[in-house]
Amino acid sequence: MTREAIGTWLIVLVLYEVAFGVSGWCPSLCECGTWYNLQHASCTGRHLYSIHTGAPSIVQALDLSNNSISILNNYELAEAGLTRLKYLNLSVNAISEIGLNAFNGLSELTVLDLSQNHLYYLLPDIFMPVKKLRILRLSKNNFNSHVPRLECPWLTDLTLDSCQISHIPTDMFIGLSHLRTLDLSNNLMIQLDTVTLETLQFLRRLSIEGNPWSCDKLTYDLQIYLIRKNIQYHAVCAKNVEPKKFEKMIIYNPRIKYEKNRPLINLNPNIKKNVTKKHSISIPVHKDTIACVTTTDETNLRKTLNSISPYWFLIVGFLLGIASGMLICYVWITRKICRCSRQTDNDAQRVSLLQNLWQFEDPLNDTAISCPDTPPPPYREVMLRPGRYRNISITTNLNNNIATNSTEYT
Ligand SMILES: *[C@@H]1O[C@H](CO)[C@@H](O)[C@H](O)[C@H]1NC(C)=O
Ligand SMILES: *[C@@H]1O[C@H](CO)[C@@H](O)[C@H](O)[C@H]1NC(C)=O
Ligand SMILES: CC(=O)N[C@H]1CO[C@H](CO)[C@@H](O)[C@@H]1O
Repeated sequence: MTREAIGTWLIVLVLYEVAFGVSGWCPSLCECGTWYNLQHASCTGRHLYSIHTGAPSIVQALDLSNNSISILNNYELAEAGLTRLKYLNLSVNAISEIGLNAFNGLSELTVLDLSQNHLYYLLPDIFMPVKKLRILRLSKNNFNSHVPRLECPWLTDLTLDSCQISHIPTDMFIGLSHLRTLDLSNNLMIQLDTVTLETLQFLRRLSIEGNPWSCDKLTYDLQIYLIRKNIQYHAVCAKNVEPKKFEKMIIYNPRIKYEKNRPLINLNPNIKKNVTKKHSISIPVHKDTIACVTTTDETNLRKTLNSISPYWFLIVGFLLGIASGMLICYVWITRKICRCSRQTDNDAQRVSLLQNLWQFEDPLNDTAISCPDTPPPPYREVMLRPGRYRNISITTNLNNNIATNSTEYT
């Protein structure tokens, strides 16, 4: 009975192996499959405290992200049999210590993700045995002033973003001579000396945004350097570092010249996107140049608009001020003149009307009619000729009530 049972179990096991083939090796805490033609084991979010998952040595891609691994001891990975790894994801763990020989024996490792750990330093030679390492992610650690000065000349892609880095020594990248992309964004850097980048002869993209750049000459020089070297980047200090007009010619001319060959370098991210798109489709050269010309035209136009607008407003304001001043003067003067003439006109009219009225009563005396500005006649005059002065209000209501008033007189 027991022999038969064992026999059937063995058959079942063999059938299982045949049926599920490769995935038979998968550790219980992981999910396995093929991924980019690699034997892949994903063991994320399993509260693992070490890299020992039971994954066999055929595993080429191992994802241990989002666990609780805190230390990588010397030779630990090699001793676990993970020597064929090409991809190792250790992001979102609690790694604060990595032994100098932790990666020894991982001669195939190409991609290593150590982002979102608790690293505050790294030994410089730690990746020397990993001769195939190309992509290294160190984002969201806390290097602060202990920026790792790595010796890894074959590395092409390094992220050091969000690492609280406040200063980068000028010799930091000496051991990373083949970097093509470097991410230093979202750190605490105020300045970055151009000399620091001079060892990076193959650099094609540099992310520097999200730092509190001082926006002084050093920052400005850095951006000029990046433009000259055709290194792609997102402009920082766009508002503060406004080149003077004569400097503009020096800066933007090389751009126009180089953009024919490499239009990826651009100050404006929107334009960059579009130009990159156009390029990935690889259109003929003449279209290229057209695209370049239009983009540079756009940027130039915007630059000039930006540069004139304050002066423009100043001039317009000044002219408006002068114009309104002149207008006010003109109005004031003309009103003065008008008031005088209108007054005399009105007065003459009134006088003639009065004369007409008074002609009824006192046709004899015309000489005594006075200008309105003349002082009131003596009391005796008023008494003697009441007809002339009787109803003073007549002058004010003259236009409306001539008829009624005249009847009053009679
Ligand atoms: C990490 O794993 C935990 C479970 O251990 C899960 O709740 C969480 O959503 C995971 N986080 C990410 C970013 O995958
Ligand atoms: C590593 O895993 C994290 C979380 O699962 C993921 O966001 C990240 O892209 C992975 N890294 C690489 C290099 O694939
Ligand atoms: C700035 C600019 O030209 N943006 C354009 C980029 O291309 C997309 C479509 O490919 C347009 O929608 C954007 O307007």
